[in-house]
Amino acid sequence: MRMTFRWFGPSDPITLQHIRQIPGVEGIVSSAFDIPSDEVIPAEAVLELKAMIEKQSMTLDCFESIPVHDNIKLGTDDRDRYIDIWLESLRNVASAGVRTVCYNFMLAFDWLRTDLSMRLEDGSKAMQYQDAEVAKMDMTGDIPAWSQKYTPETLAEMLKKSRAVSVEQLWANLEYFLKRVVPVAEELGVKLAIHPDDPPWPVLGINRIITSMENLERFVKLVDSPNNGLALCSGSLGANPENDIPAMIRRFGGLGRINFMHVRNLKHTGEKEFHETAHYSPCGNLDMYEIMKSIHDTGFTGPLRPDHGRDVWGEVRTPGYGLYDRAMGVNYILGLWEAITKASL
Ligand code: DNO
Repeated sequence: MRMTFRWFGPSDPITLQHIRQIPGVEGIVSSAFDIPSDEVIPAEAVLELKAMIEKQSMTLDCFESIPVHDNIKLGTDDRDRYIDIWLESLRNVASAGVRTVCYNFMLAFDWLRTDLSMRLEDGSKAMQYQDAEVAKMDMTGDIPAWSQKYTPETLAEMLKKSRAVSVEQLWANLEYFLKRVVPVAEELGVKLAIHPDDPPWPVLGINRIITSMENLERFVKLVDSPNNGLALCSGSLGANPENDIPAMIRRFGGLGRINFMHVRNLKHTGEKEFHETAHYSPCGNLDMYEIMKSIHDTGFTGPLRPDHGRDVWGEVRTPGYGLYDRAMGVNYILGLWEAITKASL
């Protein structure tokens, strides 16, 4: 595997110089964050990003994400126009030499938490999700990671349209998208990586499908190609205690269908309730040793990044994406990796 770190570009309070000082980080995961899903990501923007990163002796390993326009997920009549835009972005990203591209197929919004700064026992803060709280949330304005902002009117309309998409329609819309984009990815030598739905269950009556072992099996069969792979996120899938993450890694890594790894930990606190934790296994419910061991045993060579961290030492940060806790995550993950690698020699 290749250790990478997510960077939100020049406006990120964390700089490339900071990231470079975390031992073991070789690559950067980034994107053109200011370009909406109905516009093409220009090749120059990707080249500029790449040059900044290479100047700090790292490489641009993965584009996370090229956002998929909602009309593609809704399956509207004009979806081909948006798929064309997506493909044009893909070509531009590939032309800069980036070989891994992440995206998601969550309708209306990206990942969701009901509390961004829950205080843990040790005084650090972490993000929390409680299903019963979702309906009470104000989802207008700035929500972390969402590629769009909603007003009360646009939100109501989007919720209505999204709720009308059945599970089978959503699968069909995803299949339609994949049948157009995977052949191009193959031609360009780009590995696509779908991010699981976070949390992995319907939210506000909107269906979600990239959620379980069974559904991942269905996903990989939609288009059977190594370029049509997964961004296996331990925390997103792990929010459902029924999901056995090491088993998923062994299954899909074994098939050569994991193209990107997100590694983080969390604690289940009730039915459809959890909060995020430090990466260290005893802090949460996921066994990081088993996760890293399965990544190792399946011979994974793609990019891996520590995912969301807590807010520690008073750091002001993009929710989930501070420097300190993710840097601790990197070194814990690399410690496990070194031990597993040496023990297997
Ligand atoms: C959350 C991230 C997601 C991910 C997208 C991929 O922290 O893992 O926002 O980038 O879902 O499209």
